[in-house]
Amino acid sequence: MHPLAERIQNKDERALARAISYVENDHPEKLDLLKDIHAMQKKAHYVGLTGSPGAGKSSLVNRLITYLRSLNLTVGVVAVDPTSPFSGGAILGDRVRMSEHFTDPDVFIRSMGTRGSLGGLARTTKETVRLMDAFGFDVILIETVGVGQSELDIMKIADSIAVVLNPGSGDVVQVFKAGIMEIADLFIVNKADLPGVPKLLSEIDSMLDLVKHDAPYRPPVVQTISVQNKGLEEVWGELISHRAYLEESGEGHERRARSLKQEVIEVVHYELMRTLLLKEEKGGFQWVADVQDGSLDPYTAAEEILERWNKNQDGKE
Ligand SMILES: Nc1nc2c(ncn2[C@@H]2O[C@H](COP(=O)(O)OP(=O)(O)OP(=O)(O)O)[C@@H](O)[C@H]2O)c(=O)[nH]1
Ligand SMILES: [Mg+2]
Repeated sequence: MHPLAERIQNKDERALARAISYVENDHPEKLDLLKDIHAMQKKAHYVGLTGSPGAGKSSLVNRLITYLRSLNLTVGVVAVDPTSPFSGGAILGDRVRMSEHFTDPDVFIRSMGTRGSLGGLARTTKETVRLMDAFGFDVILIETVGVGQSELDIMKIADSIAVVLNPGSGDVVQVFKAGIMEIADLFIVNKADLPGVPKLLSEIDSMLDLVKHDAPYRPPVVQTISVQNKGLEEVWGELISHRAYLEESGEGHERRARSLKQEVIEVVHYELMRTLLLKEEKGGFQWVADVQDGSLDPYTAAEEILERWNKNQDGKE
């Protein structure tokens, strides 16, 4: 067994932190490590929180941690922030917001920066969740900003997906357009102290009628005022109910199966691209100039790259 895997099994938080760095930095031993921790996963409840910038996701996560700790549950948190390339504002904000938990050994918080491409970020995030699961947290909270494709990809690892909306923000239309409505399992109307709550509730309701009218599970809507600790018990109650639904209906099993398939494809995709492009780079990317000056079209160039790759593979056998 990889020494880090063994240390993670023995609940060494420093080993967990180190392992996450392996994942982020694409360390040569990364895949070996992930292989070893796979069987150690304990199937924590993965909860995704998504929503527009400033919707109050981090505040909610912070208060939820306190609430979950009061129930004696251990918590891992992954905050994904692809928008701040220099790991400035938001992540720093999260650090401050969640700092009260830093001395609690049963809480582990990690912000994922912008290392690698966005596709890489989605994968890194999922692998981090897997590592935290192997460590043995009861609940893993995954916070992502925004509603882009990459966030959607990340969210697909979650068992339960909560979408955070604010009154008076016009978020619902955005959420609807981005296809978030379909994947949401719970709506959290945060900042319920602000005006416009009834309007937002009725907007969510009509959207749900449209999108989920014949769905077996209609996502509930919960109101919270995270800065006043209001509504957290209801949020957790709904997440527990959703998890029970996942188990009873078999959908949880289906989701995890789909997610595993996707993870395999992502690893292959990434490793293949990495080795292939490394090879091309060694060859000096000779096609670049030809494509740029118009003497070679992009499609022939791509075809030639693939042919070279195939020949190369044949040669190895
Ligand atoms: N009035 C009110 N303000 C809130 C509430 N919850 C959060 N806020 C405020 O909203 C602001 C943004 O909160 P964050 O928790 O950083 O929001 P976020 O969604 O994590 O933001 P990003 O990670 O930057 O996308 C902060 O100033 C919070 O104090 C609430 O229930 N009511
Ligand atoms: Mg945040």
